[in-house]
Amino acid sequence: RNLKMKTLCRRDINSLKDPFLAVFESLIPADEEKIKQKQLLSRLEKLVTQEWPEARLHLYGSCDNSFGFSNSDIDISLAMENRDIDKGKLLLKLVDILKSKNFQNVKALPYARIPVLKFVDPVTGISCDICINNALAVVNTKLLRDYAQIDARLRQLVFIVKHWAKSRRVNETYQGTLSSYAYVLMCINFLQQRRPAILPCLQRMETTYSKSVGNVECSYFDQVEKLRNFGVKNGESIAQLVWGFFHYWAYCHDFENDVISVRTGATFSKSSKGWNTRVGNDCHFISIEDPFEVSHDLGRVVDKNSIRVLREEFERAAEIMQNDSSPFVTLFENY
Ligand code: 3AT
Ligand code: MG
Repeated sequence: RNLKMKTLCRRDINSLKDPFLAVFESLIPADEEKIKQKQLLSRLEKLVTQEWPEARLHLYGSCDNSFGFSNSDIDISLAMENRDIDKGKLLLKLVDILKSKNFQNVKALPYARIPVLKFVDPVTGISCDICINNALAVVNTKLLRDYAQIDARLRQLVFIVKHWAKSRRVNETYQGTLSSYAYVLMCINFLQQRRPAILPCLQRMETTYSKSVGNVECSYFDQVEKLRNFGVKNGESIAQLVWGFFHYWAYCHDFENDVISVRTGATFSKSSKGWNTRVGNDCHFISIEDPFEVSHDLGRVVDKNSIRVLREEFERAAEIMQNDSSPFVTLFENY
């Protein structure tokens, strides 16, 4: 591993810049799709407020964090002022309402860790998930969207990494691999750690935005329009960054000892969080700290078997980026 770490970036890497940009552009949703999503949201809001006048709907996840592909699902949080509400009951009532309006495949999972309702809109064919009072997800969605506005290379890198993860089937939390949210945090942390840095650490700057969600205080610098030139001293292209990202996760990251943390813009030792010892089923084979819910390790879904799969995939991608003259077929080859 040490030997490989010393390998320098391939000399012809920048010839891959335009093809990678073309992959990125092919995945971006069209404006009409965004418009359809907003229209669906207001149709749903009308239905919901007829029953609960104080309720509001907020988008979160990839349809609102700027990292969504075309044709992706939309995630909605139903905000209710009454915090003691029985979420299960409310979801079941919402099932009845949606069914009566001909929404398709309406299914509630009222007893899941985060109770959720799934359905398909018959007008647009868009699949939706609704959960209740998921305010933390709405705030972390804003954080991700704010980071994306600082440097265009973040959005490019995330699209390529998500496309790779979906093609290689390592974006499936129920199979023990990582969520899209976790991959976005890995990309942000990677760009925070380039030298010169491509992204700042917004949570270490002056607070211009602050929101308490339960007992979690979410605060950071959100005037990102002032940071548009932040990364200009670093001239790395998207091709170099894709190479560097996979190289880092294949050969440089200390999986055993380190936590990656967007909150601090760095990595730090697992022992400082007690994540170096196994507690119950939590093994922390890969540790990614949630930026706000800091006791939450997004790697906790990863087990002994899936960490091997993940690391093999990082190494496979790094080898391809190092050696293939045209990596675009092999890198995204369906698993
Ligand atoms: P896709 O395009 O749907 O793959 P996404 O960005 O919508 O990607 P997810 O479906 O993984 O991402 O999650 C939806 C949002 O829910 C993203 C994030 O705001 C929130 N979220 C997901 N997992 C967690 C988590 N473990 N802790 C806190 N928030 C989370
Ligand atoms: Mg989603």
